[in-house]
Amino acid sequence: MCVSFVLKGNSRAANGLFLLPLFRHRFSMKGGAVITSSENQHVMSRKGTAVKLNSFVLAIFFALIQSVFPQEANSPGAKAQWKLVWSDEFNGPAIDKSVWNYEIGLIRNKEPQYYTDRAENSYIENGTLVIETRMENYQGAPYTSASLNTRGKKAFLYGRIEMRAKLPKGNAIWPAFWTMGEEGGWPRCGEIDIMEMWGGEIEEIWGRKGNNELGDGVTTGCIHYADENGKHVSGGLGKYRLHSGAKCADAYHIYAIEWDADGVKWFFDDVNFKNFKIDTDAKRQGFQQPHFILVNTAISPTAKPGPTTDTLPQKYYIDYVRVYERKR
Ligand SMILES: [Ca+2]
Repeated sequence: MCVSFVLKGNSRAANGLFLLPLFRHRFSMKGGAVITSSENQHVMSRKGTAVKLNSFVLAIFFALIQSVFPQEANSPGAKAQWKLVWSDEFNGPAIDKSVWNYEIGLIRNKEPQYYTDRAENSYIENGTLVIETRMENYQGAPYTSASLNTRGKKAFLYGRIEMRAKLPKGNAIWPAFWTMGEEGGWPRCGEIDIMEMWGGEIEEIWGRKGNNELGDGVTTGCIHYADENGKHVSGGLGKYRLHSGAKCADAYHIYAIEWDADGVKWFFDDVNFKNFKIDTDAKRQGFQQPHFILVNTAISPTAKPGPTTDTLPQKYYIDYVRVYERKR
């Protein structure tokens, strides 16, 4: 949920470390695309080159690729590696205050929304946690929303952290699922953005013209830490785009990381779209300590156009948050 990282960020997933899986996924037609560069995004979304391929040729090609690069990641075989150690299924009558804290007020990045602990902004409905972002004058702010975290109550070192959720949509909306290290101030503590999305038709964001390859159908993964001088460093913005104009608000998806002493891998459903190594560099020690979990919806203070009356209120539906450890 940090803004400044994007100025240094890039649109390359995996930092070139896992090119073969990326190659497979870009042509797998499983419902989305890993955006590895501006050029690739252009090919996939504007020219529609992959979509225009003859389906028979594509099927042959896909079969060949699958035979060369067997399934990995979130396949049933891979799932068997994990043991559930904690979850909140949000199936109870109310938000569990023994697990979740609220942030109250204007908290970060000069965002315009006022976070509250009111029932108007977060509640349990049909087995989901709902974060509702509203346009209303409250405590001098033009919008309200909610931000919940497990600081001091639940924290985890390594493992698979996942959420099944349906995201809000619309101009300037900014839902997130992320972690921060328990010890040390930011950015030394380390931050893992498991999922962020900047919605709507973005004409400008972070002072840049153009949509920056973002919108209601693109979710991102990122990492933040401190260099040896304590200065903030971003691991770059990994992006995953749904095909055919689909929005992340249209359906539930699973947003996850798999994190160990060596690195962090990001997943959108079963697609591994970004990897980042944390094993060798002392400045990444923030990722070798327990992290707590955060979920929130902000409104981007820099996205233009800003939120409009026809897109609010918006709801972020979280079916569950689950944490697994790797079986030994
Ligand atoms: Ca549930």
